[in-house]
Amino acid sequence: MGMVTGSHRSVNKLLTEKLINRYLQPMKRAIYTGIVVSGLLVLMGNPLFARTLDLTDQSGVKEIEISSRGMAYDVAEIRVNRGDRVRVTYRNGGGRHDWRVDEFEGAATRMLSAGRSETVEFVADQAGTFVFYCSVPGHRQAGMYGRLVVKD
Ligand SMILES: [Cu+2]
Repeated sequence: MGMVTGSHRSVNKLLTEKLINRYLQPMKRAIYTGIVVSGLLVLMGNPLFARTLDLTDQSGVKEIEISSRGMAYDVAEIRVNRGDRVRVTYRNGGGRHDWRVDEFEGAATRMLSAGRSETVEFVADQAGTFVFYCSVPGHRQAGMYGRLVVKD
């Protein structure tokens, strides 16, 4: 009886070890990989690594050039004055993206394939802080957005 119980125990132990090796280790690896990858994504899309374009002191049409790499624009914030005519050229550095601000008419490029660019123009006719973003599902959530600040 003791022998049988003992062998059952070691069989159980072996099974447990096998299960740990088969499922737990890969799970741990997947979790670590997930942490590293999401960390990199946060860094790439982090507004701290992108520029702020303050054009509030300039006169005339406000010319802005924005590009993107992966799912991140190279501009985190644009500052203009209310009533400014704003001309944005978006150059798509890779993937399929657009650039848009919902609150302003004309502030939207078409969906651009890699390497393409488009210039759009709009009047910043309302003050406030707005979001410019890429409308491909999931991209805004992944960090492909920035702020448009219109000062009164
Ligand atoms: Cu996008």
